[in-house]
Amino acid sequence: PCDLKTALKELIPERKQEMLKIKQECSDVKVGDITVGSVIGGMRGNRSIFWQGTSLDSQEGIRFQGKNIKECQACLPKDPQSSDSSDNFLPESMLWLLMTGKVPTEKQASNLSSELAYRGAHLPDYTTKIMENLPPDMHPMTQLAIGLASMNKSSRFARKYEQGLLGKNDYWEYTLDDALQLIASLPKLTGLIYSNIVSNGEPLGQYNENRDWSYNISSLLGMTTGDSINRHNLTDQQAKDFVNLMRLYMGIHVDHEGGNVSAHTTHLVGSALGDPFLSYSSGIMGLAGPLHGLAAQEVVKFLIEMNSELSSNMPESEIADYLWKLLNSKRVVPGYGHAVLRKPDPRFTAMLDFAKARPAEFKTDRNVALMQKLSEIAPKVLIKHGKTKNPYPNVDSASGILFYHYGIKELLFFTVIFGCSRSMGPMTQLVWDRIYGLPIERPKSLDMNSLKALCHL
Ligand code: FAM
Repeated sequence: PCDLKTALKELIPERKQEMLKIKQECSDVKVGDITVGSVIGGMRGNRSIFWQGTSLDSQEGIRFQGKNIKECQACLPKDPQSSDSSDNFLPESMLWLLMTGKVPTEKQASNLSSELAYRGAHLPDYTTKIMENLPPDMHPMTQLAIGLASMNKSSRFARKYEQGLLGKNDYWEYTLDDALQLIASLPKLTGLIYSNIVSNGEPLGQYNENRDWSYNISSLLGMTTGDSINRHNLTDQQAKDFVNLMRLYMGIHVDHEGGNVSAHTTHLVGSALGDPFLSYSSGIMGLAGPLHGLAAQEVVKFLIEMNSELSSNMPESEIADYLWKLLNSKRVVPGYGHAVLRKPDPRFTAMLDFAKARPAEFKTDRNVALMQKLSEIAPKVLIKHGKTKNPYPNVDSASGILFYHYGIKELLFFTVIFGCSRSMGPMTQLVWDRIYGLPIERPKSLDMNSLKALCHL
């Protein structure tokens, strides 16, 4: 089948059967022990969320339906309009992989890309009006969450549910419909937010129904040469590279298994049968936290500030001293550490490789040079410091500074770009939650008396 809904329909009976078997025969199988440390320690190590699209290995990093980033780069279809073999795969291909567990054919990927481009051409009028009237200095993530929440009015799932017209077996189809509509709407929502911030709401580019999702995002940010105002006078090559950076970024930030704040929040809100718009609007609010998605912005600020204090050749000793000063003042090194991962994040490596493959473009960019140097020096300092369980660069170490290089300098806006990509994993899971008929989430909490009793205190 060439369309996603039909492909899913074919998969559902077998997958539901598998889940039913597990439920009926294995519900008592133990997953692990929950410790008091986990209860008061952010539920670390507590394996208690079902998440089917991705899983995070503490050593190897993220796997998308079992495939690591390099494998995805080798097999996922690219933009059919491009003849350049170094182009990155389309995030739409990744969405197909996440949803079905199968690598799409070129036709399947380009069909999904066209479906999203078609669906995304028109936002509801009330959403556009709301977005146009938000104060330009309102946090971009608040703007995004408001835009997404407003689209709950157009949710087909919510409408049918309210009318009492949905049987449990139909939930997934309407959820899928809303999920695709949500993902498709992100380029325009993002464009509205960015033009609200930088150009008094004047559009920066055109939406093109014949182009892919990342191209349209780039165009609406004013970063293409053909159909945008090309805010930063990029050359054709730079604009092409920017679209590819966008595809790369969007393709590898889609999901990071289920326990991170944005994914878990979407799943939790969705478990109360909130529609995809309400669920992901909540996820976006989670992504806005400084220990989660906002870190990319923190990294850029940090690199620029550090650069202003370093000598021109950036000696290692000066960088190390700067880091020690930071740590001694009880601040964290942004872009380093991770709750689960214990190695350099392969998403960081993929972004770094993007810069390394374009030495002429980046050779005069001191921030990018510092980002690269820091990835060798900061781990040594953090290991000596001895607190951080993972002293290596995480995903946010590189992404922001590359966007900054091409001219996206509004730091608070970076997390909106993250939010576009991150929609794909949690939306996939929401569809499967409905297919499997998973119940509302309701873990048990413990009060202080129970905790003390457990600890014999
Ligand atoms: N710099 C300095 N200290 C750090 C550190 C860092 N980059 N990362 C962790 N630590 C400290 C941490 O504050 C904690 O100290 P206390 O015991 O005094 O509270 C100790 O090391 C143990 O923490 P951990 O177990 O290694 O990390 P956590 O699982 O608690 O937290 C992070 C994980 C990501 C929140 C943490 O490493 C951090 O704050 N990093 C900097 C911010 C950042 O880059 N966030 C982006 C995360 C990214 F993956 C994303 O979600 N977008």
